[in-house]
Amino acid sequence: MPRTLLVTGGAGFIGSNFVHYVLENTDDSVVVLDKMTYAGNAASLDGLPADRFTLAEGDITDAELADRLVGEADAVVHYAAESHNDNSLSDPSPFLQTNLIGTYTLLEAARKHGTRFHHISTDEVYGDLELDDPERFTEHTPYNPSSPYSSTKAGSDLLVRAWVRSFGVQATISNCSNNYGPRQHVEKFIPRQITNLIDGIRPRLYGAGENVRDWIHADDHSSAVLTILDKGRIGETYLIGADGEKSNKEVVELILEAMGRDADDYDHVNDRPGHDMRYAIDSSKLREELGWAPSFQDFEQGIASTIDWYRANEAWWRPQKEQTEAKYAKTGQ
Ligand code: NAD
Ligand code: TDX
Repeated sequence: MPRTLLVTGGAGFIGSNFVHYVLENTDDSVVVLDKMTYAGNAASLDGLPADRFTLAEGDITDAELADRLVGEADAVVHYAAESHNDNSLSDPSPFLQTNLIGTYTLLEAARKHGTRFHHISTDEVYGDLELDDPERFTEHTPYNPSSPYSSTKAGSDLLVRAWVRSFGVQATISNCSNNYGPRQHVEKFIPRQITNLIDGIRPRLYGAGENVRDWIHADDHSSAVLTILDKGRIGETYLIGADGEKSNKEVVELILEAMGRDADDYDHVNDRPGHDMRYAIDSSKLREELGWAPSFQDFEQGIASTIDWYRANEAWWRPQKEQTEAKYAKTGQ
C-alpha cells in the first residue's frame, strides 16, 4: 500500500536526495516540511510529480503545524536540522532551537497520532577516533559529541530514545557518516572545493588536512533509510556507512586531479576549533540484520559525477557562493 511520508528538511541536501529517491523508486507520496533557511533550496525539488509531491513551508518548532502534518502522514522521516559545524561555532542558538526543540515538537505530534517516526542523525554523536584506532563506531559506542552541532544532534537522539521508552513512540534512529553527491550546500567541504576550483580559487584545507571522514553517497544513505523504515525494529538504532574512509588531503588531491589541476595546488588555512580527527562507521548491524548494502563502491567515480553536477548546475549554487565565502573570510578559513 503506498504511504504518505512527511519528510522534514526535504529542501536540504540529503532530504532532497531522499525525496527524489522515494519518488523514483516507490509508489509513496511525499510531503516536505521545510523552513527554507539559507540551506533550503526550492530548486532542489524542481520537476517532481505534482500528484505525489507537496512542499509545505514552515518551521518544525511550530507545534500546530507539526501536529496537523504529522497527523496526516503515515510516517515521518526527520532530516530537518541546522547541519554545519562551522556555523554552530559562530552561533549555536538556531542549533538548539531546531535540533532540540524541533525534534521534541515532532515527537510530541508523533506520540499524539501514533505515527511511525524515523530520526536522521550523524556519526558525530560518538565524538572522534584516533587515526590509528583499530576500532570503528558501532551502535554500542558511548556518546561523546564535540561541537554545538553534534551535541544538539546527540540530544535529539536521546529525546527519541526517551519518547520510545516512556511513551511507546514507534521510532527508529540512524546515524550516518559524511554524505557527498548532488545538491549539497557550497559551505560543505567537497562542494566548496569544487566550486572554488570552478571560480579559480585554490582549495582550502583546515590545518594539516589529516582528519579522516568516512564518505557515503547520498543515494546510499537514502536506500538505507528506506530499508530501516520498511524493516527496522522499533526502538533500534542503525549505523549507516559504506567503508569510505579518506583523509581530507586525499579528497582534495582527488578533486584537483579530476579537475585537471596539480594535486598539490591547495592552501592550508586556520583549523576548525575542536576539529574531530576521524570518523569511521561499522555498519554490520544494518547489513546483516536488514540485508542492506551500498551501491556506490567507487569514490573516484562518485566524485567525478559530483563535479559534473556542479559544473552543469551553476545556477543552483551560484546565489549562495559569495555570501558563504564572506562568512569563511571572517575566520580566516
Ligand atoms: P542541510 O543543511 O543541507 O539541510 C537542512 C534542511 O533543514 C534545510 O532545507 C533547512 O531549510 C531545513 N530546516 C532547518 N531548520 C528547520 C526548521 N526549524 N524547520 C524546518 N526545516 C528546517 O542538511 P543535510 O546535510 O542535508 O543534513 C540533513 C540531516 O542529515 C541532518 O539531520 C543532519 O544532521 C543529518 N546528517 C547529515 C550528514 C552530512 O554529511 N551532511 C551526515 C549524517 C547525518
Ligand atoms: O573548507 C573546508 N576545508 C576543510 O578542510 C571545509 C568546509 C571543511 N574542511 C574539513 C573539515 C572536516 O574535517 O573537511 C571535513 C568535512 O567538513 P564538513 O563538510 O564541514 O563536514 P563535517 O564537519 O565532517 O560534518 C558533516 O558530516 C557529518 C556534515 O556537515 C554534518 O551535518 C554531518 O553530521
